[in-house]
Amino acid sequence: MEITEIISRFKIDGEPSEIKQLTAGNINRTYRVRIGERKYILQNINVNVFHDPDALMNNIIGVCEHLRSKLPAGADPLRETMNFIDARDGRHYFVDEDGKYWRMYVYIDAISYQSITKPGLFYKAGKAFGRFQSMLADYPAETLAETIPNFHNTPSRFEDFRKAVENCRLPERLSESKELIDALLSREKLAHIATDAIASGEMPLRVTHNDTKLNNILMDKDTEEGLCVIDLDTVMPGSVLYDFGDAIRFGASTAAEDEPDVSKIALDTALFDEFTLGFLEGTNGALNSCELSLLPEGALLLTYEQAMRFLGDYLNGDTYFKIDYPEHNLVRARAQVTLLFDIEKKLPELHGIVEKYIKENH
Ligand code: GN1
Ligand code: MG
Repeated sequence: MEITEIISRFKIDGEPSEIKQLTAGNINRTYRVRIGERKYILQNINVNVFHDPDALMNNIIGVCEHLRSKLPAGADPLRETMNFIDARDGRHYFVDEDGKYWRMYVYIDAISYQSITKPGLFYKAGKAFGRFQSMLADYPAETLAETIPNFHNTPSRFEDFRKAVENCRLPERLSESKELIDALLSREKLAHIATDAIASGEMPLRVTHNDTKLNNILMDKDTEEGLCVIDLDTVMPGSVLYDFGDAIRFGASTAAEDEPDVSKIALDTALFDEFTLGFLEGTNGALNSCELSLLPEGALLLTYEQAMRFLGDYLNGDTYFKIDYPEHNLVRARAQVTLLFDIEKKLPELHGIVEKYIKENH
């Protein structure tokens, strides 16, 4: 179906004067659309990844309403929360004749960053994700559907990875990945950090974002304050380690998550420091001592998990992540493993940073 036809199925008057495909995101296809004075985002929900788009949209609408109710006086709800447009049939999405699911929301004129380009920016990112977490602290988590079952269940990710290795039908890919595979399989113990703490009752389940890449925060163009956290498809009950850890994995690395030159990849401890400060301010005393003491392990865990996900996808024949070239998932996995090694090395230093801020607050 033509894009213009799809757009016409949403409750917006007027004809689009500009449609532009945006390239960010590894999962969904996204367009920016101008209609009259206003811009919108039109997004094709990837149903191979999100099997229940109806439940997914109900999650998001509920979470957005809750966030809106928490905005301080004077905040602009059109910029500080996502505003979805219903389809003409009253649903939160439109299904086209090919069975594709589409949603639309009001475009927010702001910046999102792929990497940290100046001091202070990652502090603001930490604050935005921390605040997101605390604004949802009283959200009824039991009403949230699990949009991707076991999304950050690392032991289950480890099993998936092991199976991808075992069942791989691409011998060349298997042999060129051998070193990475060995590094990942030998670290099975890591996979249990969060799930064990949750099972013991020491680590609470919270409503978490679960995809806290830097580029999922829209920031004000002038002040660079975090305006709105986007990409809410994976908001589900989870551990704070997932949100903290994934943000560090992506944002505190000295290189992109798919950097081919591994000599450029390390964990920037100054960025870790900034983010930690912002995150602790944003969560505003809500984290318990178990959560605080394991924050650095969160970074380790999520980097480990992401390495297994990228490499597993490579061994499975690239069925999940969008790729730009055939070796893309291998390059991504190698980058993540490089970062993982560096985080392992710096773990004591990272604990020192977290402890410094805990002491300052007591
Ligand atoms: C995907 O769609 P995007 O780019 O925000 C993925 C994340 C990964 C990330 C790696 C639903 O996120 O879990 O960490 O790629 N989202 C899903 O770049 O799998
Ligand atoms: Mg995203």
